[in-house]
Amino acid sequence: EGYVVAVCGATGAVGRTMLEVLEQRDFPASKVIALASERSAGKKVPFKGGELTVEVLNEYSFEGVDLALFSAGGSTSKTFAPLAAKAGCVVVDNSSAWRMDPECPLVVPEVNPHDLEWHKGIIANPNCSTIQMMVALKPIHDAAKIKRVVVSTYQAVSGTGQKAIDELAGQVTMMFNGQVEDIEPSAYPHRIAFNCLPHIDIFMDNDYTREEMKMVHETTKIMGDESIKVTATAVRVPVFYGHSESINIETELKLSAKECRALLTQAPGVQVLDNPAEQIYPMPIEAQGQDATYVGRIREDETIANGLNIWVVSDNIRKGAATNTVQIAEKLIEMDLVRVP
Ligand code: A2P
Ligand code: 11C
Repeated sequence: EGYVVAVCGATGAVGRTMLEVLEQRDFPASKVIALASERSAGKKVPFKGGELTVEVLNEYSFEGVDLALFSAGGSTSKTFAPLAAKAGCVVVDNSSAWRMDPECPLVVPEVNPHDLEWHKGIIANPNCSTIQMMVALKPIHDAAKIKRVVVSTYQAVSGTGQKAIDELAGQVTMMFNGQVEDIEPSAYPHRIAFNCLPHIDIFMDNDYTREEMKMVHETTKIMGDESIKVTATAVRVPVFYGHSESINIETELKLSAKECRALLTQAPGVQVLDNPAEQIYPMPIEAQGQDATYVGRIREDETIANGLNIWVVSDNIRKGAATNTVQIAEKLIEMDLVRVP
């Protein structure tokens, strides 16, 4: 009874959280297989009070597997996701490899679950900073039609992976030990401890970063609306878990702050934390380990007729990656779509 599930990249920051989320949500798995590179062969990863032995991902890994959750980097996904699909295994891929492929749905379950209907074996999980923005913006778009979005992000180092988590912790320790001169940045081009880097992923020809352009392109695909204009500035901050976003929204119809707050209070996946008088607003230290997208600081933009400002925080490894991937898998089951057409 249940599905055979493979987690590819099971030793990584996201993969380990996928195992945790599968366990916490009591995912209907008859068997879970942990896959990673040969570096990790034989390593153990915790699952359901016991351990799984990590196996090496190869072309034969997907025989008899119903669902594969990938988070092992873009090039691994490029190579192995099609092999998995060919073996009859449905892939939910957390890398950027397949997101803009017209054959692959790009899904946030609260926003566009219907796009799962046309999957051909590979479903893409959006970028973490896009996911939390979509959860917050969808109800606003439905109510007032979003014309333009200006977003600035404050992104945690866990978005880069385990090595950056270790690097921030290491740099902080070195600085407190008076070893600032000995710090050699490696995950980033500059020191991240007590710093902000307006640079996530590589720079493109237009001088935006790829992270910023992901937010632009993924938004229109997920919303199914080419008319929404997005412009982004993505910044890495010395936070371990939880991305924050300042989002300015221009809508076609007027939405008051009060109406927006009421709308978001009802929205799936959203938790409104917005009480300035009590100093209540979303923060990464409270989002860490949670699955909700937290929204607060809801204000009207007083410089335009129909505008809003909101502050959105979510755990980038949970809702931004592992949880959203598992939720997609749950939706596939619910919609009877765990099959490669
Ligand atoms: P490994 O630990 O064996 O290197 P993170 O994003 O935290 O750095 O994690 C990346 C994940 O992707 C790890 O589980 C890593 O496994 C896995 N991975 C990276 N390259 C490959 C590969 N070529 N084949 C399989 N898994 C890979
Ligand atoms: C970050 N958003 O926070 C990135 C990580 O496209 O899946 C995820 C990159 C991606 O660094």
